[in-house]
Amino acid sequence: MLNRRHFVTLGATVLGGAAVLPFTGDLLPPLTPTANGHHAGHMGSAALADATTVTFAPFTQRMPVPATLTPSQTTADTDIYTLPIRTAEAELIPGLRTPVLTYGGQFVGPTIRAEKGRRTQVTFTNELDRPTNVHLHGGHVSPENDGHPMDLIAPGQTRAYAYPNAQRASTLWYHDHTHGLEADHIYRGLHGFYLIEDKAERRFNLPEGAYDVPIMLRNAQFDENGALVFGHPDNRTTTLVNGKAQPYLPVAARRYRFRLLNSALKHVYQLNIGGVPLTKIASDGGLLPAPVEQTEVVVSSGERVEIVVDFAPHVGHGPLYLYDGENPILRFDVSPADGRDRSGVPDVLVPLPALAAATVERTVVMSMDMSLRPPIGLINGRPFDPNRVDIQVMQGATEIWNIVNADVSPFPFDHPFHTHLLQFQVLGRDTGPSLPEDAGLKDTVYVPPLGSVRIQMTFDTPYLGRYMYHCHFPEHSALGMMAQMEIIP
Ligand SMILES: [Cu+2]
Repeated sequence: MLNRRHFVTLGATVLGGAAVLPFTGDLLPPLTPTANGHHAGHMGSAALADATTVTFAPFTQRMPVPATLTPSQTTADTDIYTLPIRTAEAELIPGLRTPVLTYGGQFVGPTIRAEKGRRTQVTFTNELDRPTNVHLHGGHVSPENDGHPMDLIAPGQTRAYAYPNAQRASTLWYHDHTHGLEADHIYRGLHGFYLIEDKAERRFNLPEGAYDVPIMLRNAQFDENGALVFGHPDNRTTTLVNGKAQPYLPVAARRYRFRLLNSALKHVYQLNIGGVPLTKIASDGGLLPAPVEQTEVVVSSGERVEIVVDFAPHVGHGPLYLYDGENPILRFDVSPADGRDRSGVPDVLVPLPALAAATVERTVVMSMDMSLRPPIGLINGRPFDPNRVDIQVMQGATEIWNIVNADVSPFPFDHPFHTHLLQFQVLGRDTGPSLPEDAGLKDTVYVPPLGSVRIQMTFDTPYLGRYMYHCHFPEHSALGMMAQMEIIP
């Protein structure tokens, strides 16, 4: 169980205390002299002042693949890692050094690869001058290991998180969840991949090894010196692909598995390769029941989608591009394959769990109160209060939640909804059946202005205690669009 006294004390010390809840964006301290730490201009629809940006030659940097972290120790059932959280400089824009926050000195943190059934322990040391914590997004973990937004690692302190990896093979990610600071911290680089793999998935003969490539997509605004600007989301016009602005990736004429993650604070990617078939194989919670051929995949903040792309037909025809809508964000340079491609995509992947009969229905309403400065994010009319349990859920229960976005003109915000602890299935939308991006097991789902989404989940968990559910535009959760559920016996 969460040590409440511990986290309330920490909160009072480092974040100003419960008396000033909800924490608001203007508590975000500037990290660099050029950083704009305040939020007041964020929420308006026309605030494009200070649209300063950097110019650079696109497609001149090679897209890196984040290094896989090596365990510092391995026991019979656990892989043990250590990872400092520290400042660094990274070359995000060609030729410029950008001050960033990192896991282990890398702007896209090292990838942690876990094997289903083996435990992972990661000991983080906070070398920053500010509190931080770590949330494993999509992880089925106990409350004390979930990175509750008030359960923080103080500067100079060390904290070990334990992850059981008892869930399906899937593409997860780890990121900061410090209440009020999560948007700033993620924006400056506290994000990395966490992959759970298993034997069943390996038997499918999907592209693997060098041909299984995690790709983190996000955007940012830079000043002319390459420093990150934390300003209006609409000014984040530079797309970073694995931490490089508009890079290129040499590929062989064969199949690749791309694990795409949207870690942008606020963006919906509409990804396509100019009509090239994209075989969608997985979403947030792992493999789909069957592959789906699409020419575009849509991925909102926090979501993951996995695709298999066959470059074999495209050798010798010049480069291909990965586009966000019509904007090229990654160039593929296709060279002949050396050796036969023995990978494939089977017709059947992993069935979804059967939907149990739901015994509880709830409505979760997300909205923003724009009458206040700064605005306040609300769930069911209330901003986040760490001392309040918003709902109690019976361990083992199956529930249907109707997720409603109540935001209307002139502030028609969209909100991606995210629950901690487990994945859900999307039953449908107010507009009709589910969208292609709703398929499979999800932990994050996009809800457009005035839209609603019905989801179902079974709280099949050994853990009791408090978990968050919130908007996954971190600037909205920082402003209070977050609530907590308590799992009870
Ligand atoms: Cu939101």
